[in-house]
Amino acid sequence: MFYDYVKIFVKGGDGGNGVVTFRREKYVPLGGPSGGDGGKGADVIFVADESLTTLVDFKYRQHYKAQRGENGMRKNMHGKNGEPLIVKVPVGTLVRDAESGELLADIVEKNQRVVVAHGGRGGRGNARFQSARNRAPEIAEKGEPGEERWLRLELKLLADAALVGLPNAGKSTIISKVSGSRPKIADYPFTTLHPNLGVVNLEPGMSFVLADIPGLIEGAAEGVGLGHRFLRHVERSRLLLHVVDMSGLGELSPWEEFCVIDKELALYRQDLAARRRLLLANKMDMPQAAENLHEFKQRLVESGHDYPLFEISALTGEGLRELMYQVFEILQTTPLPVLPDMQDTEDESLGKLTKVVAEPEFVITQAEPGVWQVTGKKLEKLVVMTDWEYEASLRRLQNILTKIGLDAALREAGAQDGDLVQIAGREFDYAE
Ligand SMILES: Nc1nc2c(ncn2[C@@H]2O[C@H](COP(=O)(O)OP(=O)(O)OP(=O)(O)O)[C@@H](O)[C@H]2O)c(=O)[nH]1
Ligand SMILES: [Mg+2]
Repeated sequence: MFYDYVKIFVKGGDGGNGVVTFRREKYVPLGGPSGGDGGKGADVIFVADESLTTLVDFKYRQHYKAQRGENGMRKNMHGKNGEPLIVKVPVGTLVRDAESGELLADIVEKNQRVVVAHGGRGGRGNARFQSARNRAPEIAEKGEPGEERWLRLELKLLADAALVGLPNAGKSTIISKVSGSRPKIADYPFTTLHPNLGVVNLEPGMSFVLADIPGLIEGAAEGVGLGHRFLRHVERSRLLLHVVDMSGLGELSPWEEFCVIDKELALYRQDLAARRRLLLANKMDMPQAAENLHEFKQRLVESGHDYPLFEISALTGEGLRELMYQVFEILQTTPLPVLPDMQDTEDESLGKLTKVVAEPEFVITQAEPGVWQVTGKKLEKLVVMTDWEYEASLRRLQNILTKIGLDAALREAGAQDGDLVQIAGREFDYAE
């Protein structure tokens, strides 16, 4: 099977915890704080790998969690950082936030790297909280939780040129003759069930990527057959190679064949029909082919089309070599199509994760009389990172909560002395 949509979960590693320790050395009677910081949690990183052409691996593994940082240690020693989790994805993968659908990254180049979930920073050890006022702080932070989210991956193969045509026209035979791709070829329609990519190497430094997609039929644009799914892969090709079977042995005449495909392309996307296109009159080795071609050309001229036409026989290889050189030449002067999604690609923020929404600092909701729930990413993080073992850590948290205005906001919302305040699964008593 060819998988081109998957949903996966990614989570950056949590930061390691900072620790509270004090020096206890022979000649240092009043040992100062010596608790080290926790290590940084690891990132989850996508790396584009040219050898991959499907998302099939993601069907078998859906969760990707990077290593957490190690906890800090005594003697001011930092915990070790987590090792990044490298996940290989095919070139042509679009990364979306599964919930909002927002495009986060468009992976178009080989070896391109994208951090899809950042690891949390390590919590600070008590050595970092020493100050003139507090020489022996019993404060340490827990590690920051790693970023986590569900992603939707979508694969749009990136081919310079794409072979399109009715089933049985000879598309797979062509790609098998001009590239290393070895798709199944057979004398019945719908032999090809998923797109194949092949690299056409003409001479050193002269190559391009060709795609062979499953045959299209009438109604493909509305989803008949597997049409819609596969037309997506053509969207990004600069040049269409429209293959028409000239043998006259099919159900439709070559001209009718041509019209079906022409219509489906236009129905799918207006600009696909307008995309640069070459016509490949295939199976010219067949007895009736020359005659059929003659008629086909007439209809073509009558209907006002002026696509360049190439006579070939994929079976014997006749005309294929010249055709491939022509394709290469044409590609040199054909720009990449600009699609709505691809315009986003030029946005510099892509390649990094972009924040989906600007959130308010915190939101207060009354769960029931006397019970208040407070949510907010930053705030929750702060609470999660507080080490409850130490009085001083708690006091620090309380100071920060007051500083960011939570106390005042609660009072305004109607909180009374003795009410319960819940944040990130922890409970506090509200006191004026
Ligand atoms: N005589 C002749 N037969 C050809 C030629 N090209 C392809 N064929 C035959 O046509 C049949 C279909 O070829 P494929 O390459 O599988 O066609 P396809 O367009 O990939 O078909 P789908 O995958 O079903 O869309 C096979 O039996 C091929 O051997 C040609 O130039 N001459
Ligand atoms: Mg095929």
